[in-house]
Amino acid sequence: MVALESTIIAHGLPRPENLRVAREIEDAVRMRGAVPATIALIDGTVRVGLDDGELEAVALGADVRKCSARDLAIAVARGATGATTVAATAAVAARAGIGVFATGGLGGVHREARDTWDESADLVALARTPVCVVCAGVKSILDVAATLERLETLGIGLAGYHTDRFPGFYLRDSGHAVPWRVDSAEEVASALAARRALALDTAALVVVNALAEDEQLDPALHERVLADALAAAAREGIAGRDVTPFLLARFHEATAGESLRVNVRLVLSNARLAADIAVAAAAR
Ligand code: PSU
Ligand code: MN
Repeated sequence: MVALESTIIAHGLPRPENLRVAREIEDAVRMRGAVPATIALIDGTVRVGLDDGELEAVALGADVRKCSARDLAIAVARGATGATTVAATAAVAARAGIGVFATGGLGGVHREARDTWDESADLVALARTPVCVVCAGVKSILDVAATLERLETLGIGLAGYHTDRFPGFYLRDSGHAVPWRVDSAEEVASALAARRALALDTAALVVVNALAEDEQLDPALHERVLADALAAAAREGIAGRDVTPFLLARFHEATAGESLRVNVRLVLSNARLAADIAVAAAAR
């Protein structure tokens, strides 16, 4: 089984394409021989695996909360419908016994964190949750170097899939290296088994998957849009959990949909790799 995150659907991708993408992600997992389980909160119930109507409620519903791990209990008590972030999805997946999970990019340390203290709860959640997360690094809107330091401090495993470089979400290379490189899904499955055998499976193992050179966003365009988006966020006083959706939306507008195509491409690629890892782990 492969757990799938729902905040990327509800808050990370524009409507109405997000619903089509949500279905495509699930199909990508099935085509590799694994079972997708999109995780979300539906009318106050934590659901592991959604039917098509529930997927639609999360993608297109009027009042879908962005829920990190700390929000789940209150949202359940209120009977809310909500999308789960990486932190919340990882927590639920681990409790449901699902060991592999796919997303787009992790949350991390924001650029002004020295002043704002804005660091995603994804990091601390992954420090205490034994799942394998497949992602395209962290969003380029973040302070990547600081995020890498925090991953190290928190004891979160990190390996590049067919790469020695830490990807920059829309970009193939963030300019930073990863400590380990793995070259097959079997190798990841073998590392996961070793973690269990050594009783070192208390934190997550993050496997980063990079786009090919010709699939990434044009780096010059990326740099321009990023500077504009960060300035707009500061100008409009965007803070807290609204920062990430705001910046992603600016990207999608300012690149006339190109960042959206890249985003979809990388999420699908991550879903396929997560499925391969889940299949390899199940075959051991
Ligand atoms: N990556 C994406 N799109 C997203 C996110 C990540 O490609 O929408 C979401 C994830 O759910 C991640 C969250 O857990 O952003 C982090 O938000 P914050 O920085 O507020 O913790
Ligand atoms: Mn934050």
